[in-house]
Amino acid sequence: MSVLHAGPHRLSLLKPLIMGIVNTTPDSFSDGGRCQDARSAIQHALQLRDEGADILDVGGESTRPGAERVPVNEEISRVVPVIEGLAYQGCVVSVDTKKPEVMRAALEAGAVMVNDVMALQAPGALEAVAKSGAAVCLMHMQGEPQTMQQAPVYGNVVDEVLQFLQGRVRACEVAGIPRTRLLVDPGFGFGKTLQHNLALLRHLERLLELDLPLLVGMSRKSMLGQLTGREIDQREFAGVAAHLMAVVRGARVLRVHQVAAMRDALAIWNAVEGT
Ligand code: 7PJ
Repeated sequence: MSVLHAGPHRLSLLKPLIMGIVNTTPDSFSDGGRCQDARSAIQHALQLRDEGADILDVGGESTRPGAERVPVNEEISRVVPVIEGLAYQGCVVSVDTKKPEVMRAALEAGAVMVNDVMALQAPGALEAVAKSGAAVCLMHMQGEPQTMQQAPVYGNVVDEVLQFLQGRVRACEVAGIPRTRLLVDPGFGFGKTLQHNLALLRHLERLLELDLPLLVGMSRKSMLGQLTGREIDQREFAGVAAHLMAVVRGARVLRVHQVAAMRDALAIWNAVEGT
């Protein structure tokens, strides 16, 4: 449980790790085309690495509420050049996708982790990952990105997230993905109201029952806006606070946009904990 197997890498989880978010959706302000987009995504990712990111999570499709779907070939041509560039530089690269075809292309390009908001439920996803040796983050989502925030309902959100993740861990084990390669994530903001998100953060320790590393991502999400009244690009301090509270409750990987701030917060945590 304290070492994650991700391809050839062995990532120690004795100290919390930072996963930096690398977006490869085309920049609507630049007209330099695909190659320029890949170059700037790589440059941004290397900056995150220099700031202290342990893992770089490369995504080519927005999963924000109501976001448009991206065709598989388009998603592949966005993420593959960025993954290749980062793997060449020795980075630990994760791919954020729910499509098995994208998973295969990304693993071929050097990704060593699959971060799937659908927890490998797409047909063929378990098989795409099983033989690769890559790590997998299994995330809980209620509904689909297009509609998930319309009216999320739970009996007990913590119980339901726990049960779902238990089932997906089982499915992975049956498919031949050992627990040493797995992480779990409650999926903040994915089919959840503010009260659901707060209940999950408050009771995050319950998910430790799965005996797997916990990944959380709240960076810039609307729950932070609801609590602070701040716009999306002004939620950095709230994000650091929320992620640190998750660490106190047992989270081991933090998926964030702003790496330097999180690294400083973890320096305090690590010093106080003596890790
Ligand atoms: C998450 C994610 C998350 C994991 C996104 C956004 C939306 N993957 N991908 N956990 N969120 N594992 O960053 O606002 O919370 S995309």
